Amino acid sequence: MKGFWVLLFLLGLPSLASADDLAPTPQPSPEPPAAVAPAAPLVLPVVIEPAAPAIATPEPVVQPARPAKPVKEKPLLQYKTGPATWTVSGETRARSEYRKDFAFQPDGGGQHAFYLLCTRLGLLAELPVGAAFVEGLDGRDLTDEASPKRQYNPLDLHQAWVELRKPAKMPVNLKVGRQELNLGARLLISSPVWANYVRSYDLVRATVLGSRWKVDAFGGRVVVSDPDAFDPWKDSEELWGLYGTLQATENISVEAYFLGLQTRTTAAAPIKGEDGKTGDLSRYTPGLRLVGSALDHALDFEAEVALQRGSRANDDVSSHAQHLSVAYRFATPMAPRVKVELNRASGDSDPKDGTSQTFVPLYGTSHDPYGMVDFFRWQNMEQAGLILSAHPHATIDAFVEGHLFALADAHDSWVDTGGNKLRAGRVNGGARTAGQELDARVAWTPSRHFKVDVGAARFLPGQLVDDTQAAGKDVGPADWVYLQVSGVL
Ligand SMILES: [Ca+2]
Ligand SMILES: [Ca+2]
Repeated sequence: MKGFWVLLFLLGLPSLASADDLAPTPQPSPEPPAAVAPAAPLVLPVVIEPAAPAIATPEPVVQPARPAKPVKEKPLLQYKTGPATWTVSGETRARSEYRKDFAFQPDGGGQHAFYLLCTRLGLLAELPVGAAFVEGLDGRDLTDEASPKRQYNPLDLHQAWVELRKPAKMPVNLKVGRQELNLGARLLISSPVWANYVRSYDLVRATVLGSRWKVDAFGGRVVVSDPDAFDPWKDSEELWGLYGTLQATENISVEAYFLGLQTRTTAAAPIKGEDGKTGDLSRYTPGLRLVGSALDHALDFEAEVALQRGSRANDDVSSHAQHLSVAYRFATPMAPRVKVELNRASGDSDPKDGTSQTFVPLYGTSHDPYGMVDFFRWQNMEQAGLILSAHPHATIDAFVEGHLFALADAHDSWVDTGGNKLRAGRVNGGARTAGQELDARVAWTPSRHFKVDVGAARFLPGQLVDDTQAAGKDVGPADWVYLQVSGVL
């Protein structure tokens, strides 16, 4: 299998070298308004999730300063009966957001305030042979006048799975049912927890465990949020993949993956090629990720590269994306940390050449990476970010970030985190500079059971926005402020 990946990479290298791709046609992509949760440390020893955590604990993407003094508190509701351990998990989270001039629409987007509430309640049963978990999630929009409601999906089944751990002493875990899935840096497969809709998947998943490696194999379908009925799986699509992690040295792990997505064109969601004809989509995404640390964990680094091949209606798919970040934490009071990150994902440079060069980030997360305002995801983009963080108190993490954004190709559309087209591709190309973003965020976590998170961001539109704005309309900066309070069992 490793040879297969290597071969795929070699096949893809020419297109990496000549990154001068062509042509627009944003992919109707599978992402709902995504988002994320905080983060944890970056360098993972081969993550051999022993038991699936009850509450979603996403793997790291953006890294905070050294995690606040790890508050090791037991779950409040945990009971033992014979060999079984029962844990009740729960979280309720309220968030208020204020947005101004957000959408770059001709009228400027106006001002909006809204109030979201997300509650989840679960029961985990653990036995020596495995575990079972069931969890409900309730997403509400408490804004009076909002119609339709945002991120609204009253109590529904979020997770329901059974896991066998090393049956018959084989080095494999088997997990079947509705479950969250976060792979690697979560740039391609994730269950982001920022939005009220937390993505889950109906999957069969096997994890083969070695001493310094593991391989995940999974197949199934993503779950679709339906505010009026039981959340179904997306029956026009299959998702599968292999994800291998090797702990190469004590401080460096290497990951290799191959993800497959097959989507059938339907009347409700037609997949249209560059020739205007509809057809099915087969998108294959091989990738490599390197993550590690040095200098006694003061220096962190991460690199990821992914290619996409396949077919989309009558078009060939040929796209690629890269991620690189380096961070250094100073061993001084407040543990200040400086991080530089670069992201790129190809766009299409010719809407009529029969090749789709738009990289599509599958079910990746977009709120943590690429700035908080969520005007970008890993698709037709170039981004450079500088992230400063510090740890002024054992319970406080503070961040200040600056990001520069451009489209990879101005012939292709600008697509935001949720897959919405902010600007269509332009036949003659033009300015690629989309804007700059400044973010500030403070998280206070006095206990495992209580957290307050407050943030503000400003996005300053660039030349691309000026050039594509309706005549006579000036577009000012977009502002965003939020306050979030969470209580966890
Ligand atoms: Ca094209
Ligand atoms: Ca529902």
